[in-house]
Amino acid sequence: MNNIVKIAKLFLPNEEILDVSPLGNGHINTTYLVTTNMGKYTLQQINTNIFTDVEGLMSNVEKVTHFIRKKARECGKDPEKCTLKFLSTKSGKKYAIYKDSAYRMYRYIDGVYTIEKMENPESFYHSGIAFGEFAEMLKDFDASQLVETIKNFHNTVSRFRDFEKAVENDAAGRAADVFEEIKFVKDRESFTSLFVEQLENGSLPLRVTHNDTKLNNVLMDEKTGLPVAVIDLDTVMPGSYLYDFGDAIRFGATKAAEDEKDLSIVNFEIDLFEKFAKGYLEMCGSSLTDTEIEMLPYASIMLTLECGMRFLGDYLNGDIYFKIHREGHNLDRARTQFKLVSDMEKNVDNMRAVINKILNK
Ligand code: ADP
Ligand code: GN1
Ligand code: MG
Repeated sequence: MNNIVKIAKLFLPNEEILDVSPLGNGHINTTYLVTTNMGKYTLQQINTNIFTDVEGLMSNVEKVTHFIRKKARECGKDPEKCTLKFLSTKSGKKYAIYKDSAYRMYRYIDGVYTIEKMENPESFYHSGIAFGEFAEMLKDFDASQLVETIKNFHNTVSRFRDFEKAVENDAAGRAADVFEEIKFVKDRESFTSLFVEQLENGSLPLRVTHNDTKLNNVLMDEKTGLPVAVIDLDTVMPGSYLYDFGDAIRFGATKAAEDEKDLSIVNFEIDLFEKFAKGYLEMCGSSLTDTEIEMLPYASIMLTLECGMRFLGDYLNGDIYFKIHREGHNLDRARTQFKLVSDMEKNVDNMRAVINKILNK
C-alpha cells in the first residue's frame, strides 16, 4: 500500500493521506478508496494490458464526463455527483505513470453502493433508468470524437474467431475437459453475425454507447436506492443500443451471481427482464428504431453468449484477461452464461411480448 500512497500524492500533493483500502469488485481495473484530511477519492490502476492507449482512453472519458456534466446542468441536476470527476497531476495530466503502470484518480461519490448480485428487482428497474438516461444524454454526442478503446469490443464475429483460436491453441491444456461448453458455442456460430451484418448494411444505426452495462457499474444512493451515476466509462465508444440493453439483461435478469456454481439456481427471469426493459425504454424508448426494438430479445441472447465465450476463451487461454479469485472461476462464469442463453432462447416470444406491452404495441 506504500506505493499507492505515493501515487495518491501525485494527484493530491497538499493533502494528508489517512487511509487506503481496496474498493469494488470489477474484473478489469484495480480500485482503491483513498481517504485524506480533506475528503475521499477513488484511485484506479488502469489495466494497460487491456487498455493499451491510455492517452486516448482518458481523452474519451474526459470528453464524455464533460458532456454529461453539461447535460446535467441543463436539467437542474448536480453536475458534481452525476458522473466521474477526474483529478489532474502537477503536470496537468489526468493520469500518472508510476513504475510502468498507469493510474487515475477521481472524486469518490459518497453515500452510494453498488449491487453485485440481483436481489431487489426494483433496483434493476432503476438501473434501466440510469442506462436509458445515459443513452439519451449521449444521443447528440459526436461519435467521431471518441477513439475505439478496445477494438471490436462487441463484434461477436471477431469474438467468435478469438474463441476458435483459444480452442485451437489450448494454451492451458484445458480444452478436452470442456468439450460440451465448446460445442455449445460452436453450435451458435451462425447466430453471432446477426448484429454485425445489420450494423454493416445500415439496418442498425451506430450509437454512442456504454458497452459495459453491468449492474455494479451504476452507483445507487444509500438512502433512496435511486441511481446516482453511471461509472466505468472506459468502454464508452461507438456501438449499438442493443449492446447496452443485452449486457444489462445478461447480468441482472437472474437472481444468481455471475459465477454461481449451482446451475440449478441460475435461471433467466422474465419479470426481471421486464423491470430493466421498463426503466430503459421509459428513458430512451422513443429514440430506438423499429429494428432495434425488434432485436431487443436477441440482444439479451447475443451479449450473454458473447460474454460466455469470452469467459470460456479466457479459461482456455490460462486466465489472462478477467481477474479470477479461484481455480476454474472463468469456467464457472462461462457456465452461468450458457445456462442463461439456453433459457433466453426459449423465452424470445415472452421477451417480445413484454417489450410490446411496455411500448403499448
Ligand atoms: P472495473 O473496470 O474494474 O470494473 P470500475 O470503474 O467499475 O472498475 O470500479 C470498480 C468498482 O469500484 C465499482 O463496481 C464500484 O463498486 C467501485 N467504485 C468505483 N468508482 C466509485 C466511486 N466513484 N464511488 C463509489 N464506488 C466506486
Ligand atoms: C468486465 O470491468 P467490469 O468488471 O465492469 C468486462 C465486461 C464484461 C464483464 C463481465 C473492459 O466488466 O466486458 O462483460 O467484465 N470489461 C471489459 O462481468 O472487458
Ligand atoms: Mg466495473
